[in-house]
Amino acid sequence: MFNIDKDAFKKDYLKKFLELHGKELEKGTQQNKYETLGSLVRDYVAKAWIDTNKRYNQTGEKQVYYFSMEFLLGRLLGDALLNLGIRDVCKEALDELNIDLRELEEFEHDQGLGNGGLGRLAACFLDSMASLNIPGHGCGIRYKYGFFEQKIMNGAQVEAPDYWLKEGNVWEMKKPDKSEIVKFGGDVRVEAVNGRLSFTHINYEPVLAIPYDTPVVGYKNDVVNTLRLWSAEPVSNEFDFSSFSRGDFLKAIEYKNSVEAISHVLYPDDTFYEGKILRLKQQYFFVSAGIQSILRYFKDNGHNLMNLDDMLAIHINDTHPTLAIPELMRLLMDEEGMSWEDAWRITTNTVSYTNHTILAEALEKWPVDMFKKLLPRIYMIVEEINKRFCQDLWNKYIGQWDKISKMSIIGDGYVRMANLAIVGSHSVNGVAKLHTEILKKQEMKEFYYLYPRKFNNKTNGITHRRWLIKSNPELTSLLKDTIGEGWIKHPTDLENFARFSKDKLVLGKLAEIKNNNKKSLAKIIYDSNGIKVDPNSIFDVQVKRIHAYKRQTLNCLRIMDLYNRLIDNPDLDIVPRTFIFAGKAAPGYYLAKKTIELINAVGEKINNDKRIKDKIKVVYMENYRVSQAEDIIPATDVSEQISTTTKEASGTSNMKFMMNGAITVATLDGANVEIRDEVGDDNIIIFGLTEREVLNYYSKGGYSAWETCNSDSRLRRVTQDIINGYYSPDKDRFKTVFEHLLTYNDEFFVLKDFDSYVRAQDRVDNIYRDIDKWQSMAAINIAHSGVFSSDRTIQEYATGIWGSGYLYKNL
Ligand code: 26W
Repeated sequence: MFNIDKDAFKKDYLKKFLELHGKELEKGTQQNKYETLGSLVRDYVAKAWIDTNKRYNQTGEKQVYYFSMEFLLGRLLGDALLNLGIRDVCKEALDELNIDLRELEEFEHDQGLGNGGLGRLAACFLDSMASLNIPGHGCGIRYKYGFFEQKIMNGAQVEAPDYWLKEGNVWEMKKPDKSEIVKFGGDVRVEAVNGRLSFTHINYEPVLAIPYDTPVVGYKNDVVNTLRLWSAEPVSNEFDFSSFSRGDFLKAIEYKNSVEAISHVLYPDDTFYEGKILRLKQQYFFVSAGIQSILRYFKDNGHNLMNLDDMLAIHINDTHPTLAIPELMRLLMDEEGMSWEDAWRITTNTVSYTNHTILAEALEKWPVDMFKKLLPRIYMIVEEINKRFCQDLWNKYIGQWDKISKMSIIGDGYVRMANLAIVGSHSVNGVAKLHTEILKKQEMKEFYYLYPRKFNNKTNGITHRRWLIKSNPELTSLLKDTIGEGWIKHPTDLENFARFSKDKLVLGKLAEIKNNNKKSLAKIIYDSNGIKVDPNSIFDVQVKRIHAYKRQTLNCLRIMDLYNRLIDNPDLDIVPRTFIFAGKAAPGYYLAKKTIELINAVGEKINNDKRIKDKIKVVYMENYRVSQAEDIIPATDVSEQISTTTKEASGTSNMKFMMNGAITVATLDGANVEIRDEVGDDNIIIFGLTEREVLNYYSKGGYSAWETCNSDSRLRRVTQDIINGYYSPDKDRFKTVFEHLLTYNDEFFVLKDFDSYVRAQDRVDNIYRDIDKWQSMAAINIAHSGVFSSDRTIQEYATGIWGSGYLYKNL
């Protein structure tokens, strides 16, 4: 394990500082000091990185490649120091140099190359793979602009570009010698050569894919895996020049721009899919570059391609990298001369697929014309896969045309990526038990019937290293003092903490820690929003993407109702509460943006109303991101997980909150069900429609939002207040929100669940009055959060899907 003492560290730091900046430390800017520390840590990591790769070569262990369009890493410095095991030494050394480590850590710009849950999951998985000594690497796109920065202006979201590379990125290593060429457009020449068809791609537009590698440091185990992100560049300057000399200057510039556009920006939509050609280009770009480089490395090491599926696994994170399937087929057949049958067996044995959502509007499908034109050879392969697949179906399901056309990979003029992913892989998994059951019973039932053994569940997880040890140091110390350190390597050992759930002294400490974290958050809120919030109030938090199905509106309506109750009776006895929201809306998602405005307008009115004597406050924190989540989650009392049952595939913030001792208010959706199973009904607050009720309404109808609203005076009042000018002089400002609820019959059952939600919140109020009881529930939540470590999830992937990792090594 890496080791260094304080004095040696100090010496290295000063040397590095001089080397990089050529001036005295006192004259250095924060940027200089941060950069010095980052580079130094990277140097420390470098040796283990090389050694890890050497070891992988020598042992020939199965390598896992996790393909994802998104990796939402956040900041890296703190975690690298933690995982190297030198955070304390570093802090002491820097203290002596009058440098505040926290400040340097906070100087780092978040690496925000993801939208939300799916991207953050990929980041937690990288951390767990390295920490569990599993050879697992990420493959994705190095977007020049990450997920946009959100500003709240006059209560509304305004987007600004996130140029995260502005100050450089100490963590990445550019590897131009490992570049690949990716080919778009053109034609395919088909010829018979020696009795075999040969396919040559001609007249294509070449794009140079340059990899940038980031080290992924395992927890105190000397393992350093790799995250490889690809950047698109024009093939060479000569190309520009020759065009220029032919008078084709504009064409050359056009080529350059169209190439650079590929890795320019992350699409800021989750759950809503738009068939943009640039997105399809992005997908093929990183998939093709990634697989070419994997095969090159594989062959360079002298391995036989016929053993590929024994030696590596390719995992696709949602359908976004599904082109890995036809691309691997293409390379094995066209470049390596393999037969269709061999290539197909190897490809399907190699690839596995995770589904992250059942929302129909998120399903990716590409217009055939666009697909064919951009990727002519890949299209031929997809057509052939489909032809063979449908042939099998015809033989199995004679005459059942409806079923066959539903399952077909190509249909209604589209290539359906989920169907391709299921057919071309050996494993399909959902991300929580309920989600997987819905996939099997509903969304993918035909496929489940056809391939029952492909389907499996892998409940999501989060890395407890970032989300507990790093973000909540005081709770970490308390856990160490009470139950030792075993849980760090074996997070389910957190169960030992349950022994203390009745220990008044420990509960008192838990309360004190929460209070300290709340004080820190209160300061951040004051600095950013200018709002004074009381750390003794209940911190009631909903932070996540803004989406109708996640029902921020439900949360907002009950705040409006509580406000009405306080206006009607200023002496109403409630525990003071601070409602905290954060989250970004997709720039084109009008309803979500209006929801943000409504929350801010409600906050503005409530926060300035003297009549209610500061009993409630509403805060919208702008620009939600990983580093902000690390500040908010340890300071939360109540975690709002209130999606319409069946809609949230898993959720992962729910796990982060429970691990930090928040009490969850939840519908029985996604992983909330499993959280309930772990902590028991007494330690979570459940409300709302059940899965069966929701599915019944969707299939049989019978829900009337009007009737529900009209039969409840509280709902009549709060819905009217949306459009009668109570929260904005412009009565039309929130009309869309009103219409979604009442004119369009409340697709997500906000009004239907209102009463049950309000009663759940009254229970929260009641329980919180008995602080020992509350902290005892918190302790139980912390104690049972270990199974939601992504270490457990990754073990399950490794043994159940990839056939890699520790258990296999000992076979
Ligand atoms: C634009 C197309 C598109 C469609 C879907 C982009 C991104 C998506 C993702 C699947 C959205 C996403 O992040 N899903 C979330 O994945 C998490 C990790 O599994 C789950 O915990 C969340 O419940 C799920 O919403």
